[in-house]
Amino acid sequence: MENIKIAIQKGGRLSEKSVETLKQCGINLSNGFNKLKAQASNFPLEALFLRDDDIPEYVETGVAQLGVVGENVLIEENADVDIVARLGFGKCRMSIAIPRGDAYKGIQDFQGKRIATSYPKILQKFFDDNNIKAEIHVISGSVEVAPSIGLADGVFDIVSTGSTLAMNGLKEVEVVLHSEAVLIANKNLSLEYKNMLEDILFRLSSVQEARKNKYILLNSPNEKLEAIEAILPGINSPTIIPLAKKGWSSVHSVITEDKFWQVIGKLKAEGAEGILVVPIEKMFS
Ligand code: PRT
Ligand code: ZN
Repeated sequence: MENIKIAIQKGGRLSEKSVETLKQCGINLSNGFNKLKAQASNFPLEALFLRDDDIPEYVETGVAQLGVVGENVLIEENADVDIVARLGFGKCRMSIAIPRGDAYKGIQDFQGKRIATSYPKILQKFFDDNNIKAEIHVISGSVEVAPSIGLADGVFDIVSTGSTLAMNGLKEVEVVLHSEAVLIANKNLSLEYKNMLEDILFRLSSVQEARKNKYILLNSPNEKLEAIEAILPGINSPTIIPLAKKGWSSVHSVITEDKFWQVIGKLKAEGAEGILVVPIEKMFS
């Protein structure tokens, strides 16, 4: 079978998580992401390690069939590819920031101003959509220092915690875009590659589903079983097993991460003991 090729960022913020995500899908890459390529040991897949800016084009032209890249880069590069999955890591936003001491009344304030960025296309579109005529200065690195050296009135850059902006005396005034890592695919995959992608997406969805859920085990006095069952909003009805200790049962169920803390308190109040919560590795629902 022909290898499916996936383009992954080489030595950047998304590298480790990209390789880890493949691993969770049962696809192990034989060597680290500091090489140019790696062959998976247990799936017909080869990873190509590239600068993230090049990934959309490699996938669009079919040098690689798949790629993992930040949505921000994908939009900036304007590549004609399909987003086939959102991966939940590399989350950030792209915002416009100005010196902390400057007043800000609204988008109109950018009329005629100079903004430094490495993402000119996204910013230009934002200004066009808002009828703003501003000067965009393209800088490739350390965009956040531009205002302090008099190169620009503001910046447009990636923000995660906001500490880089704060350290440079800037304040975030407009969020233009939210981004996360996405899995992209070439638009003209052969049937064989399409089937391989389906297989990968199926594995990925079981991993993502599992991440949202926890397996919970607890001991309950038999007379409280009904009340405890009512609290557990399981995917299926819970499994109940009698314990050696007379009058007690063990209850097993699956709960979603977001309901978790709420549910634990109620279970304890009903007399549940020995509550264990364990992560689920894969889940097929
Ligand atoms: O060498 P190559 O071109 O491949 O890498 P790169 O330097 O272009 O990208 P890299 O590895 O820095 O980031 C890859 C992707 O990670 C980005 O395209 C985003 O999709 C995503 N991402 C998530 C981030 C951040 N969070 C992030 N915080 N990318 C960059 N940053 C930088 C940002 O540029 C700024 O300097 O971190 C700083 C802001 O962070 P806070 O936490 O101080 O706000
Ligand atoms: Zn880059």
